[in-house]
Amino acid sequence: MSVENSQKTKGFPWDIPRTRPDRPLSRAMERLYSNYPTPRPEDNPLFTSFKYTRITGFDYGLEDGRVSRRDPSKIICDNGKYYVWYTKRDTISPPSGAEFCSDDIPSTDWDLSDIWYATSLDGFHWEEQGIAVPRPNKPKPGWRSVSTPDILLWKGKYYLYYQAFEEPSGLKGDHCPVSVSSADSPDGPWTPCADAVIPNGAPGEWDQYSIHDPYPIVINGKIYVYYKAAFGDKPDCLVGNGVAIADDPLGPFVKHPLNPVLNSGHETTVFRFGNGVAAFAIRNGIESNTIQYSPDGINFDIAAVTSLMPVGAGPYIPDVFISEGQGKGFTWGLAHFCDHDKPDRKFSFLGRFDCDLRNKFPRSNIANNTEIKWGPDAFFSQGLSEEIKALRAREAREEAISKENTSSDSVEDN
Ligand code: AAL
Repeated sequence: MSVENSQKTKGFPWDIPRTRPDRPLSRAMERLYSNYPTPRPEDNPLFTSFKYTRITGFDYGLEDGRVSRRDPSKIICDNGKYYVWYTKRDTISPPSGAEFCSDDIPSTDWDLSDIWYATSLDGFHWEEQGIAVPRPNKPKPGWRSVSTPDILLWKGKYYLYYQAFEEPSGLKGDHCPVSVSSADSPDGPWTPCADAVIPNGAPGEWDQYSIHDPYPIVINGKIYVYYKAAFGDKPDCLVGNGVAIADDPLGPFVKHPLNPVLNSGHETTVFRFGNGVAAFAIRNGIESNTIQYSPDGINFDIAAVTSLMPVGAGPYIPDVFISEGQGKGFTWGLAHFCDHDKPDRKFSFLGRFDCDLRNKFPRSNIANNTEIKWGPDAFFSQGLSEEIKALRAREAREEAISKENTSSDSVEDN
């Protein structure tokens, strides 16, 4: 046997080879070399874990569900400070569901909301500055609620894109178009300048009812607004993310013919990375908990699988509005958190996440941590309902009895 062939028939090497070894590989090992930037998580610039810190400066009253802050925008650094915009609800009661909502009682956590902003010097302590975009008067889109903003800086002007509700969310679904307001400074004043700037899809198309989480970035001199819509109005199961591209912030936006470009991910977080574009797929869908990469912002592949990803992540991406050159990635941002065990006083609050998605080495140990050590409470908080528990117990008893009968039958047969 030649030396080369004897190498191929030896067991797989103890230390993982950095490049594909010249030998037959199982599908899983083949994938390690062909699907991912590198086989080791610690060398993969798109692998990261996430750390979380509570932030200070925001007042949630009695934390009884009447005040909520959620869906932070990307963070920008301007005038020597960091800026974030977000959905703020300050209502007479917590959300009651579409059935019981009124002009004053919100249906969902993001109903009857306005867009507010806050600034920070260090990213940990924030100061709320006030309202940026209020609900316009009826019947203008957004009269019922404006939510889920994101920011674009383009040719010296600032643009906020946001969901503009014309009915309580949850009435028919979570249906809304996207509006835009612009300003000469991040402190405003903001002037509404376009409604339904990204048109809904034609009847029967995946984005026929909603354009959610509009998220503008600049790629090669064009504005790419990523957005999400839920397949069949089931946002808890499967959502798609698409992109609409324009030369001007007010459009016309042309949807990419390959939309949706991501098959999972409830909120949009997209960033130029290296020569291409990376995206978070968070929460819903078969590929949730992945970080994906595309050479062109359109054709994404899974680059890393991770866990405990930030919900509604709004990162601080230093080079986000620089459209060319290597995308450098980011290390922190804000996300929102919600205590789902308290449905009668549901509200969301903002917190900080840290990660290591810098496109450079050496990386911090946040980038090496492939295992989060969950305590037992995290597992048992995901309990079975009493109904399923009873059903599973009955199935097990019936299975045991039928096995016993089968084995006594076969003993008798012998
Ligand atoms: C969010 C976002 C959109 C939805 C709702 C508020 O996290 O996906 O903004 O409409 O939930």
